Amino acid sequence: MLLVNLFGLALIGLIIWWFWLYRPEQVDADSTAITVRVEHGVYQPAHIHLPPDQSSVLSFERVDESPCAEMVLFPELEISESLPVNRVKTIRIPPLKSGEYEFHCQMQMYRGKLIVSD
Ligand SMILES: [Cu+2]
Repeated sequence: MLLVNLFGLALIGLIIWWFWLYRPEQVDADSTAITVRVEHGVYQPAHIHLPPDQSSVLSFERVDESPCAEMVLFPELEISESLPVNRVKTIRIPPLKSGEYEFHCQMQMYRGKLIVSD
């Protein structure tokens, strides 16, 4: 009985850690042609700097076979694309005003951000 409770507590701890505390290492990128690797539960780079008012192309390279990684969504840009495994999918990003635009998988476990500034 005690063992079951301990296991339950450990599980709750793990869930809290994963959803609220765990922040994968963030990598910055500066360019307008960027390859983003989708692997081990993270986008790499996860923070992408883009110049304002200029379109750019992101190449997503999904290595992770987990179904969680299948989609990438840019909610503010109304972009959602599926990512094939072990192939490169290019996504055209329209010219954007300065600001921050998040992107993530459908369950928001993979998370990244476009940072648009001069
Ligand atoms: Cu997901």
